Amino acid sequence: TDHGTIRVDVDGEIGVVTLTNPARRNALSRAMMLAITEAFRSFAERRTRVIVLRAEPDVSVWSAGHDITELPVPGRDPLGYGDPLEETLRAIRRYPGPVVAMVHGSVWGGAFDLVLSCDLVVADETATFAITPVNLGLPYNMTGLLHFIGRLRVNVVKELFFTAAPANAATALEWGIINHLTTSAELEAHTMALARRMASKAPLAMAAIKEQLHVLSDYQPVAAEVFERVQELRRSAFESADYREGVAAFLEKRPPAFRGE
Ligand code: KFV
Ligand code: KFV
Repeated sequence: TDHGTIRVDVDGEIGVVTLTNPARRNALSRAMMLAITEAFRSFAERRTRVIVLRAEPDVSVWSAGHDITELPVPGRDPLGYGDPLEETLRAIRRYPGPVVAMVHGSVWGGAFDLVLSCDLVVADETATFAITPVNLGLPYNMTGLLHFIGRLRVNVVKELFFTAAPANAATALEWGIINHLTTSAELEAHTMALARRMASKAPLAMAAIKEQLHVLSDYQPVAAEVFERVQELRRSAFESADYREGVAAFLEKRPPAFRGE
């Protein structure tokens, strides 16, 4: 199946979603996100046991993250509940079987959230991981931060967010971003062997265990007053001149000049 931005293949009990828009560095556009969400819906109907999410071989960028040209205009929440990327993250997290991210190349911004929303990550030595909202002046969202806190230590999460610096593959292994680090030559075979092993196991037990792990790790009770205070802080960022400047600077291919207002 060809959705333009992705390719969907079925290899026995394993579904493979390949990001196929290297000209845009696999930026997570609305069209791509709707295609992935739809692919997961049809995998669920066919009871596909395990899903592998990958880019094409030999790309230097696995994904450049949220399509910056499609971010809501300044003044609106850039990562609202209905954002197509958020819908795709939920489709992956709710999928009743394991989803494996297979990473060759660099992973940026929302694509890092996408990778962490998969159940397991296998990567090769070319993989790097950066979370970049402070490059744009974009206040990240609560569920997104919870995705990072649920997978990584808080000091690691802070370094990633505060520096926006890419973590290389060795660091990613040490920090627990990835399950396995392989050579580029072995990446695909290693990932598919892992997927096949999981695909041979009992799917109902698998689905129940995945759902329990998510229920136990994906939610944090937050008081209404606390939520509103944090939302106010986020609003002061996404309504700021700095956020406008951050997006404009990317589109004009120049460094941003932030002023804290
Ligand atoms: N959104 C829209 N267009 C993008 C894009 C993105 N995230 N990333 C790349 N493009 C476009 C880019 O403008 C160019 O278009 C083409 O893809 C190739 O990119 O019309 P053009 O000029 O052909 P290049 O030329 O930049 O490619 P390259 O020199 O290989 O550099 C790759 C890379 C990934 C280092 C560079 O494209 C880059 O820095 N992209 C932005 C990475 C980033 O900051 N992503 C975070 C997006 S914001 C986000 O996800 C969230 C949720 N957040 O909170 O930050
Ligand atoms: N329950 C009942 N009987 C067991 C048993 C077990 N977990 N494990 C071994 N036995 C019996 C086995 O059937 C055999 O009886 C004897 O102990 C020696 O085992 O009447 P038999 O035929 O003499 P062998 O011959 O299998 O011993 P060995 O060749 O040394 O292999 C050892 C081992 C551990 C590799 C093998 O016994 C095995 O695979 N056992 C099952 C391991 C396993 O899957 N355990 C998880 C159980 S389920 C569980 O704990 C939970 C809560 N869970 O969620 O999965």
